[in-house]
Amino acid sequence: MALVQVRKAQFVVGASGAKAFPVWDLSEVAFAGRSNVGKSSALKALTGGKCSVRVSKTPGRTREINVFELDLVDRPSVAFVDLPGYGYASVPLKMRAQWGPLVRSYLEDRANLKAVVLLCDVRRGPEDEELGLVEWLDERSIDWIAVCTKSDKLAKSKVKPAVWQAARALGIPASRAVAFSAKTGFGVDEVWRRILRLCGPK
Ligand SMILES: Nc1nc2c(ncn2[C@@H]2O[C@H](COP(=O)(O)OP(=O)(O)OP(=O)(O)O)[C@@H](O)[C@H]2O)c(=O)[nH]1
Ligand SMILES: [Mg+2]
Repeated sequence: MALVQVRKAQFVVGASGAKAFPVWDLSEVAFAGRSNVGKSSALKALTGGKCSVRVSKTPGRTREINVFELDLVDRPSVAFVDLPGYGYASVPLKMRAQWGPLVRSYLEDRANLKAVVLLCDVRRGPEDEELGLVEWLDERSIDWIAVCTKSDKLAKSKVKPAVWQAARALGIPASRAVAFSAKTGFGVDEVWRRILRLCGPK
């Protein structure tokens, strides 16, 4: 049985300005990563398909900050926040300067934010944007969880080495990066375990 059972995942708001962010006391977990990396798919997989996110055929489609309230079995509710992707078909972005003002204002000012799930493609590993983002998050003492997505696209024997390499590039111990596949559900419990740890009492 899954570590976390989601009873219901309700879409709350697609925010295009800070004023639209909900006023509540829920812990929020935000999903960040370049376009097409699988943020929306990860939300869907982590909620057992209960999150009605749009998974894009065309990259770069999630433009608003989409907030979902998750009603969990035997645990306090949490909110998942699907952030717009960065970096698709554009000049390399310097996270600190340019990732949409909307996303920045959310990450910088949001008291509810407990963790950022940072996704990178297991086949590419973290690139400049991801390294810039973790530095930026560290400067603000925002906790982040490194998730290497689309692990189903690599041969089994190649997954662990790729994840280790990603961890090394991010400057974290190998055990801190998680292999994940929205397609097979691999890594779902592991990602939840880390989310719960960061959302729980400090
Ligand atoms: N094989 C495989 N495909 C995946 C996985 N996760 C996502 N995809 C595919 O990758 C594409 C992009 O997925 P999305 O979840 O929409 O990506 P996103 O990061 O939300 O993209 P934006 O909203 O555009 O920033 C879709 O075609 C998904 O089906 C995975 O774990 N394995
Ligand atoms: Mg998306």
